[in-house]
Amino acid sequence: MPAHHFVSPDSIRTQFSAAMSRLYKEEVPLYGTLLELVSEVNQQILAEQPDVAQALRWTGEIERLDQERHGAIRVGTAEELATIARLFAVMGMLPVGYYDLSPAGVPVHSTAFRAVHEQSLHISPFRVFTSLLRLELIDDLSLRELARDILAKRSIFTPRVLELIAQHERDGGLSAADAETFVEQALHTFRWHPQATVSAEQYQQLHQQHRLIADVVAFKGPHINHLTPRTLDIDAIQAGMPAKGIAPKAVVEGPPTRRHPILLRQTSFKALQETVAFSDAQGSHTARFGEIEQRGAALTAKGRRLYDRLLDATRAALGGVPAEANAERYRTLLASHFAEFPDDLAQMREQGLAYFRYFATEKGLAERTRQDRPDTLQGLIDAGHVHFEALVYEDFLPVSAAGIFQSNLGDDAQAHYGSNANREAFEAALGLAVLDELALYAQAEQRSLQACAEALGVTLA
Ligand code: OOG
Ligand code: NI
Repeated sequence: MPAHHFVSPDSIRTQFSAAMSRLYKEEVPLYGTLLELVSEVNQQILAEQPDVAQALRWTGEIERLDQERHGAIRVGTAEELATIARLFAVMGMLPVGYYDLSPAGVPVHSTAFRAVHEQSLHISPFRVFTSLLRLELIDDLSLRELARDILAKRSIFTPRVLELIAQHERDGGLSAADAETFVEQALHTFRWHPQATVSAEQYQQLHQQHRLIADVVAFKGPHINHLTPRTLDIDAIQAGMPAKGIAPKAVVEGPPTRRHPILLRQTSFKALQETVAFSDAQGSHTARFGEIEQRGAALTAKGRRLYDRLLDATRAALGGVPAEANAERYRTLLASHFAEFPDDLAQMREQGLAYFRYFATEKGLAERTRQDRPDTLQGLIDAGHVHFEALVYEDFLPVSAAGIFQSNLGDDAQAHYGSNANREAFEAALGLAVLDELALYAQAEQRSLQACAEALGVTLA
């Protein structure tokens, strides 16, 4: 088939993200309630805060907001991870970043599959946080063997989706009809299966070692465990959840409330009890939960170091893990420590703390032939010829992810694996290197500078 008859990966991702949202709404009705709350709050912010709406119009995020969401899955073997990577590649999603969750007592390491170019992100920013179970961190050898044997027997992909992945790799794309089949078939990998693959006793054994191990090993596939919409005001969501009958976790993960949000703030609500059919008995399992996120500026390495330092200092001052009992104190400490992080875009730019997008303004375009027009970026900004907005953070945060895992797994699931980052092993399992998110932001910033310079007919470094 000629290449121009292929559907773009961006379009397949858009279809898949919408299909996933429909599926999850059916499986977890509370997700629908959450979408309503998020949509109400977003409408209100857009109506009441014209500066926020204006910034989102500059960057185009206003158009992607309603369909913006991320999901999370956990796979059991290297082979599953490698095939998931091939499946996501059909939709233009590449592995970005490496996250080691072992210091937080979660025996997984992870990456985020997502689109990497701003034009693709604009069409669909759908991302999937994908974790690989690390059986090597389980010290009970017989249990490790049991888990390995069970996982070796399952196949989490339909035969048809495997064919379509291979076809895509061979031909370089899929036709519209094949893309539709691909989406429908790929969805099977992510749905919830109420039939477990193990006996009630095996489930108990796995569960006793770690609830997460049971969640990965005892089922037919890596059910999507949450699907997270993006809000413009997570504090309003946190406050509004109880009235909708949803109990949020004690604290919002990530940076504090700011005029100019940075990175990622997240809250979640507890997993649902689901009925499960073990091979020999009925039982239940808590697999899935709800989560909401608010996204802000992507930070440079320097900005990220400052963020990490302030978060560490906050936690050290708290002297423990943020929970129900110390939630108020945690909020106060977080706000006071983060006073050191400038809450002003111009200052963040001057200090090199965040990545930005640059736009030629009407004024800049109108005056592009004037002799006395400035020719440096700062000069053009000062003269109102160039406007800038922060690049939105498209990734995740390991400390926050650990907090989300913990609140979902329950505090009794605290385990200790020490720090066991092993990016090489992860990449070997994946069959690919993960991309460096900072390099991606730097490239996007560079492209916007370039486009701006061309529009204005100047040279900007
Ligand atoms: C993933 C938890 C991490 C996030 O948004 O940080 C995550 C999981 O529970 O599998 O989704
Ligand atoms: Ni999440």
